[in-house]
Amino acid sequence: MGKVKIGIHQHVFTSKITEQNLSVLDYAREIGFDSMDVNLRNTEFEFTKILRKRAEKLGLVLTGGGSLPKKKELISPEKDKRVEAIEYMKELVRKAYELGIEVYHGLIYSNGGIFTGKSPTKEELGYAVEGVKEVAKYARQYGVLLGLETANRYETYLVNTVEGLLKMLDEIDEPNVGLLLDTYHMNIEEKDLYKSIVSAKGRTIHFHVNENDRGTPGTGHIPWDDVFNGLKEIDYDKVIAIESFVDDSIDIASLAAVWRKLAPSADSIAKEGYEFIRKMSEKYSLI
Ligand SMILES: [Mn+2]
Repeated sequence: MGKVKIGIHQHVFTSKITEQNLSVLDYAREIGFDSMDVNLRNTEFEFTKILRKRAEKLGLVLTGGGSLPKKKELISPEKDKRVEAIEYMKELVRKAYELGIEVYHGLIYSNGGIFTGKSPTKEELGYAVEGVKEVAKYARQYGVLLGLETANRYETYLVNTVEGLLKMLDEIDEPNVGLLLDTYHMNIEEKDLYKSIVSAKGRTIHFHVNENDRGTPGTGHIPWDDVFNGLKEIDYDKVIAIESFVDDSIDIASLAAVWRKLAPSADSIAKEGYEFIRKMSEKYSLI
């Protein structure tokens, strides 16, 4: 069996990594993290070289998050808007490539926060499949994989379940597209976390560990034994990344609907979260 990597999302520390706070990478590595999720949207092209260099020096594997913002409407009835969203994702693919990132993930089959007040239509689902397929073909030339993230009903109405995303994956039918499962979203939408994780065997390329309130993993009521038992069952050997939001930037707060402090500090999430995920990974022989 392979060995999982324990990662942390940059959002635990900051919404934007700059030269001034680049030391968050060193800090994460010091705690023991093997990997960091970078916000591709907030990373400038000009900064990719510096960021990559520091990560490589530290031996920190970078992965890239880049959910579609409200204005990039991949499933809009207007073709111009759909094209704009596709072009935007291609840009993020190029950024991922510049950063040496293999997995680009997020809510990338629809954009968060837009609702029609109706269930998804056939056309909208078709636009999502068509759009991701085009980006996937493009990403393949760069050796980048796309991870479609589970997202709950308050963030999108298009698809909310692992079952729905697996169906979408089949329709996209590209080898470099997989799933990002996130315990926070799954806790809202899935009846059984273990069964859902097992159902995505061989198709999960990234994993977010989030507590039910998006605070420190291990401090709430996510059934962690079910989660890790599922990961063991599917021989998961990729990144398990802690995602939480301490930073109060408007960009993140409004997308994830975080309006209060979820933990005493970024440090406590990082350190206590790491210890907990490491302990669980050891318990289920993932490390
Ligand atoms: Mn997530």
